[in-house]
Amino acid sequence: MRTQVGIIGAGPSGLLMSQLLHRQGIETVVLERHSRDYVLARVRAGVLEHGFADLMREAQVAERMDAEGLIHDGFDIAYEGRRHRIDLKGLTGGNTVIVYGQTEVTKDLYDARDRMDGIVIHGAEDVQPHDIGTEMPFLTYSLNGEEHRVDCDYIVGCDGFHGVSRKSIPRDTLREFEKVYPMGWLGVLSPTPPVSDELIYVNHERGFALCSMRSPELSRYYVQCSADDRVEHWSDEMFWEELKRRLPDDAASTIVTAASTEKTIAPLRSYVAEPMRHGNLFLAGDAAHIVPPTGAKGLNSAASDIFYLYHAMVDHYRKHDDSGLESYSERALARVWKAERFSWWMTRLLHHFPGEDDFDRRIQKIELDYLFSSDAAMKSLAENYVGLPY
Ligand code: FAS
Ligand code: PHB
Repeated sequence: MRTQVGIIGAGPSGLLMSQLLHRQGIETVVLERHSRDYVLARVRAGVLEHGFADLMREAQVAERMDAEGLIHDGFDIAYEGRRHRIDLKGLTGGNTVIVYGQTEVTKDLYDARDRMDGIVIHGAEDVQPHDIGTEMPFLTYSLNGEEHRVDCDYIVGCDGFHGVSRKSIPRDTLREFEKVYPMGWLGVLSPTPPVSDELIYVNHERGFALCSMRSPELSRYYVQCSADDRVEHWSDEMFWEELKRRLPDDAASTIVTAASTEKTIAPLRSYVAEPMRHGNLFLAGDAAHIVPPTGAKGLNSAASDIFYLYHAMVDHYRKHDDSGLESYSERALARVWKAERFSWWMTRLLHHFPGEDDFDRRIQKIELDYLFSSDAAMKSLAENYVGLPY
């Protein structure tokens, strides 16, 4: 098979890239190792920056998001039993976020790919990039026991943290930065009305908690757990009891609980791989960087990678202008590192770290007291949360 842009991974990054390029008449093939159902069964991000929403609109896949997504003008931080509202809209001159699950984003992207007869090959095993340092790179994969090859101009690695594309960059070229946090997030989906109209991020001495949602009928809750904790250690009853112990009284007394429909533990990690390009292989999304979910930046930093790379590809094919491709890695990393900083900062602000001492706890208290007392401090949080410019 021959195409212009070969994409590894049919998560949100790969599907959005494919959809945007196809709409500009640029051919793509997406190779995904799992089934569509498997990809859609993953429950992950919940908050979309306005930049991501605009990119979905440009890709013509935003109709359901605009109809069903929940516009949020702010969120609460609960500390020492009190809720402090961060007025995103007021502090950023009108910017807001959309609460719309990554599962729905991925569903909408798949539907759009189907409508355009986009080529997304599921069950592609042992996908391998080849000759990425040449003008004629290609991909190989096996499907139902048969070997296949896709010749392309460019390969885009949208295959997440455990994918193959980053590992195809020579070790002596790749520079990696990593911080693994000593805690995880135990997340639960429950078919219940959210405890509050807006998100509540909780800093409690027993640990972090987050009250989020997917719709007026579907709630998403998290509690900080130990890094080596396991889902089977947590019955629903244990989860609800621990969450209520961390919530401020008004929320703890009104939360509606039910049997969970999904329960997983996500590890917390900061990670960046540089450069995000090697020859004619480009990395985008989790393939190149990971953030702890505290700042809701995972999916949203994948979006700015896709924005930069999509425009660079269009400039190449339409205007024979390669400046965007040449500057992609540097430009994408500049915004990725700002998301890394914010996610690291918000994680340290809201979690209790094993081994922290009295000084650490006092600094955290002062950081929160300063945040709640300073418009400048809240404005800084707000402009990062709604999304820095692309
Ligand atoms: P993805 O990992 O979503 O997609 C990569 C795709 O490539 C997958 O479908 C995979 O099957 C495929 N693939 C991998 N290797 C392959 C190979 N060798 N060949 C072919 N295909 C291959 N972000 C938030 O903002 N908020 C959250 O609460 C949040 N929670 C998360 C929880 C978990 C457990 C994880 C892992 C991530 C979470 N994230 C969260 C971040 C998440 O939303 C990512 O940022 C987002 O999925 C990034 O999308 P992609 O870059 O498309 O990567
Ligand atoms: C979610 O709804 O899953 C969610 C929201 C905000 C975050 C992380 C996760 O910071």
